[in-house]
Amino acid sequence: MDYEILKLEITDGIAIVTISRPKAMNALNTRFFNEMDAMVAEISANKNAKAMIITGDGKAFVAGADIAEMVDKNANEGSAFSRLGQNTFRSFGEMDIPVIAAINGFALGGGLELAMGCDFRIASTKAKFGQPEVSLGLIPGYAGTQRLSRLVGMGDALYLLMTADMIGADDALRMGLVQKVFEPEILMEETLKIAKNISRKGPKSIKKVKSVVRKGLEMSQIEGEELEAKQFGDLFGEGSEGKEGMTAFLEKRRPEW
Ligand code: CO8
Repeated sequence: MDYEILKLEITDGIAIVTISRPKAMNALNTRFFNEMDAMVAEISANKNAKAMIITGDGKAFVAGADIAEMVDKNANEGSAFSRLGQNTFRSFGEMDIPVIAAINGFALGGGLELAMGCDFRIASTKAKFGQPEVSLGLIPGYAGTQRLSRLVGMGDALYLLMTADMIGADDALRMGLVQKVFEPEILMEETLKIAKNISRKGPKSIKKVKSVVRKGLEMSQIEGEELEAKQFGDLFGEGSEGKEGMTAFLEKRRPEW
């Protein structure tokens, strides 16, 4: 696919995807979702890509769904546009590799929903977060009503969703909405360090820990534990990643995955 909005750079096995539509604050339109679906497929097929980082160009990460595109939609088209984004953001969770949001600026509405679809979030001290949909007479449509409460709990989620308040990186960190905050000049460098650190771990362990945690959130505790036991066992066979990791530890050498 010819990308107009997304830029891809792969360095040292880390795929950096930059959303670049700065004149519209990187607002998410249909073209964006089509490009992101193609990008997820391309990176998933690239065996050299060990992690994916998503960031924004300019002063926004993403300032939401494209209001100009949405304004003329009817009810069915609104639901279809909602499902389009839900599917794309769900696909981040289905990738084998970590997907990390590097939030450089405004992460509002659909932009925060995009970030929440990632595995975790690293933010600049300048980043701003919010779910302003109720100010537009809307609610989040890209799974924000579901992911925000799971990530930060019902009180903070409903506070953000009902007030439409914009919060800074400190509050986002306190709520657990982001995991680390860095000065803007070092945001990408530090996020790359985190991604590279993960890329040195066992790739099957990373894939499994991601899927067990994510699937476990949709199961009862006991079902989740059963899934964990099964996946844990899978790492033990002859020639498995677990055998190599544990043997390397005992032999005081680096594992070879
Ligand atoms: N959609 C379309 N265009 C946008 C958007 C957006 N979400 N955000 C900014 N822009 C455009 C502006 O219209 C402006 O365009 P122009 O230069 O042609 O006038 C340009 O970007 C620059 O924006 P501003 O001049 O407003 O820049 P400021 O620095 O003054 O302000 C803000 C930056 C605070 C980010 C401000 O632009 C803003 O408040 N934007 C809207 C934020 C918002 O309400 N986002 C939520 C959108 S709704 C949503 O995301 C729902 C998701 C679920 C959808 C479900 C599908 C059905």
